[in-house]
Amino acid sequence: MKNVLFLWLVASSSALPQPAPKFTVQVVDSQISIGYGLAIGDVDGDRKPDILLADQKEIVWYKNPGGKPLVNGTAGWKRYVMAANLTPQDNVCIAARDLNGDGRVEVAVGAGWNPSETSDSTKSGAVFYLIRPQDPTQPWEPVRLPHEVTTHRMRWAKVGKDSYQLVVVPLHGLGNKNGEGKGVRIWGYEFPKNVRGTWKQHLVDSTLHLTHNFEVWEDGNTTGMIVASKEGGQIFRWQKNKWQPVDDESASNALDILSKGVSGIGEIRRMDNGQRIATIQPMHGNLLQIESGFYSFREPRKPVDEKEITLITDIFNQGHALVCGDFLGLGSDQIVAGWRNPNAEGKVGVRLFKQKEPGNMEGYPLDDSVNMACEDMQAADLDGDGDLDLIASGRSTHNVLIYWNQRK
Ligand SMILES: [Ca+2]
Ligand SMILES: [Ca+2]
Ligand SMILES: [Ca+2]
Repeated sequence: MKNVLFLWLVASSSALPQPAPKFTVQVVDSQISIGYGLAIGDVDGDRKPDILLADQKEIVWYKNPGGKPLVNGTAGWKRYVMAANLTPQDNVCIAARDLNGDGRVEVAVGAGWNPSETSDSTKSGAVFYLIRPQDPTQPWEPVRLPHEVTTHRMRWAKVGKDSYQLVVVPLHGLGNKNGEGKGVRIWGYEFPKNVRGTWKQHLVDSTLHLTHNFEVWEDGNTTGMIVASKEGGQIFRWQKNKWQPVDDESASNALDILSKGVSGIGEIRRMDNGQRIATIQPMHGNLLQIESGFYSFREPRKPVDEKEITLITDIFNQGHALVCGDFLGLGSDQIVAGWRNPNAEGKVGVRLFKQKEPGNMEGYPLDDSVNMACEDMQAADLDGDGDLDLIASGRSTHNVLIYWNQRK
C-alpha cells in the first residue's frame, strides 16, 4: 500500500497540471478513393505548406488557403490533379521535399500497387518523378525510373550538402511468397541535374522481408534511416558514399521480448530525437509500443540490456499510421497513431498518447464524432501558429481531414 501511495505521489507531483489535448477537425476532402499516402510541403511557393495525396488513381494537391483555419465544411483547400492513371494499378506512395532551395517541393510517387505479384516487375511496382509545370495547378510530367516489384514507400533523404536521394522501400523481395524468399531490394536514387537522364542508384539493403514502412532522419552531417520489417527495426547510415547497416539490437523486435508469439514491425518512428522509438506491431497489427535506446549518431548507444519496452495500447485493428512530435508543448514527444478497420468497439480512428499515463491506455480521441479509417498521417504546422497540426487520410471513410491543434 505504501508503495502504491508513493508512486501515486511521485506521479502527481511530477505532472504539472496539463490541459487535455484539444483539436478541431476540418474536412479537406470527403470524396477520395483510398488515400494511400500523404506528404506535406509548399507546392506553389507561397510559403504556406500544402497537402499532397497519392489517391487510388490520381495524384493531387490541396492548396493551403491561409487565414484562419476553417472548422466546418470543405471550403478553402482547393484540389488540383498532378497526374492520373500512371499505371493500370493503384498509386501507393508520395514524397515531397524542396531539393533545390527554391522554396517549392520536388515530388516523386509510387504506383503499380500489386502486392500479390512478386515476380513480374512489368505488372507490379512503379516509380515516377513528377516534373513541375510552369503553373503547378496544371498536370505534372511523369518520368519513369527503374523499380522493384511491390513499390510501397518512399522518402527524400539529404545525403550531402547539395545531394539528395529518393529512397524507395518495396514491400516484398523478388519472387516472395508469404514474405519468404529473397530479401527486399531497397534503393536510393540520386537526384540528378537532368531529371530525364540517369538516376544513379545506391543499394541500401537486400536482406529484409515485409518492409512495411521507414523513416529517414538527418543528424548534423549524418543521415540515417530506420526500416520496419518482419525481422524488426533495422538502422542504416549513409557513410563513405554508401548505405551501411548499423548494428543495434535495441532497434530489433520488441515482440520477441514480450513473448507475444508474433513478430515483425509494421510502423516505426523515432521519438525525442532518437532516444526512443515508437512501433506498431506486427504488420497491420493491434499493438502500439515504445522502445528505449539511443538512435542518435552523436551519442553513444546504451547497452541492450538497458532496453525498456512499454506497451501503450492494444486497441487497434490494422494499425497503419504513426507520427511522433511534441503536439502539446510538454518538452518531450507524444505519439499519434491511427488504425483503419473497426476494432472490438466498432471504432476506427486516431488517438494521441502521452507517456507515463498508466490510467489512459486508450489515449485521447482527437475527435470521435468524425470517422477516420486511418491509412496515413502526417504532422505539420499548417497555419504557422507554432504548434503541430495533424493531417490524416481515410481508406473506407474516403476522407482527408486536418486536426487543428488548439494549443496556441
Ligand atoms: Ca503553398
Ligand atoms: Ca524546389
Ligand atoms: Ca498549427
